[in-house]
Amino acid sequence: MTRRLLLGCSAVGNAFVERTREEAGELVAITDDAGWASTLRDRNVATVEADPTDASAYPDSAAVVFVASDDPERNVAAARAARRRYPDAMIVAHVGTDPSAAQQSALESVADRVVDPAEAVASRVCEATGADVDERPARLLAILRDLAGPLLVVAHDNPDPDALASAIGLARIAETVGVPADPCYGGEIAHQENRAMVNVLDIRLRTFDEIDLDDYDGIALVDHSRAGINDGLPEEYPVDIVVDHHPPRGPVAGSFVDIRPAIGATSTLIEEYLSRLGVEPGRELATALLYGIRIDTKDFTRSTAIPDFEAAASLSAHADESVLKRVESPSLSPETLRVLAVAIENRDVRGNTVASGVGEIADRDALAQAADRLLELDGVTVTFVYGYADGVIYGSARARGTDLDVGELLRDALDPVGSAGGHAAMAGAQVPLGILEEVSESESLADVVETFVAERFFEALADAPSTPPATPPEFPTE
Ligand SMILES: [Mn+2]
Repeated sequence: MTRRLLLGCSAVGNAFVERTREEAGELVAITDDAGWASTLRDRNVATVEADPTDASAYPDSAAVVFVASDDPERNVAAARAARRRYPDAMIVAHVGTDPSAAQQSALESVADRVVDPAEAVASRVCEATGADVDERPARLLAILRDLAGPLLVVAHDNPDPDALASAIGLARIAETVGVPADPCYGGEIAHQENRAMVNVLDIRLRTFDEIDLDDYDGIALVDHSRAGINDGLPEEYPVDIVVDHHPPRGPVAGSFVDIRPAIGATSTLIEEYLSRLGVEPGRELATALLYGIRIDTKDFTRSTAIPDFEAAASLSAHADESVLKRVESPSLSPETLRVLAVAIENRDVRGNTVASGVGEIADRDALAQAADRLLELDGVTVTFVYGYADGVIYGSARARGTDLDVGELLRDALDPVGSAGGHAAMAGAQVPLGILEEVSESESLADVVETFVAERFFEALADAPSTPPATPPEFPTE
């Protein structure tokens, strides 16, 4: 059975033969041009010298017919004859040279596909010269190359997986052009899954508190767009690069601003830059970006655009599914369980508030998890769990269903002696142990810490205003 039939020949038909000669299935050509017939025979193509518009020369069957002479009128006639002879065949027709509108539409009505080489060449030329191409990747690189020093990539406070992945992704892009870059975030990495992502993938980000802005020549914001709003930068601090998918609620400054609210995740935009710039993401980054997209789009069920699917598809080739599973259902470490048990045992409940000192800890992360879990206690709306490690007291606070702003609360309670950060629903604090370490033999360090911290915490709580400041958060944080 003949699979492919070439009706008429031309440079286009010849190129078709050249491209498809390796393919399985018989190819038969019918042409009354003696020159082309001998060329085709030289290539071992079964060639019949006959009028390609005359069906009596056609083989019994054909699955695909390519109509390929340069004469538009003959192409129309050949396509019609082929359609009558092979009603079920796929017919592809070359328009020929300078077809009239009537010939073009006659071909379109009978063939399954009409190819116009002039049109195809024109669009390839546009592509090659960049007339039709996204200029953003090249502009981003130009901005990065202009920096005289390191770049600080700032994720928003209490970052979600999308912000974390985008920050490390943009830092990777900067490093490919020789610009050292530090991804950083403020506040706390709140959900257990998010902390698992950072731990399992061994993602290294700096915390905003340890940053000296003078060390950097450039600032980039990811997953948010305005300095000082939902990050630790001073308001209106000069910004070089913004990559975000949230509609901004005010003027956005920056030499390079890419904000696409139709897109489901900033990670999608970062993946697009990586692939346009030919930067391999590597296993950790690919997994983090894929997780960022999945969380922000709620597994492609919320505000998902086609580029989100495309980015996810190309990331999955590099991402580690088993890591994602571990991130999504993180197991509790023995230390976390121990801290949780101590937090429950030592809880100091006053009204709707629970505070608990857990003594020395091996893992700061356990405090945040314990603060999360204590919030599940019936009637509890504010939790605060604290402990110490390596000469520093760490505390983690949570609030739910209350007007109280725990970020403010911790700042009031501990800022004078340490530092606190966070927002209304979650916050963290650090206080150097300092003089507290000079403990008399009769009391334990844990007791001294407990008295010191609990006193300040409950004092600030008693003084706390019952209504939060009127400004809503710039971005929804989960
Ligand atoms: Mn996002």
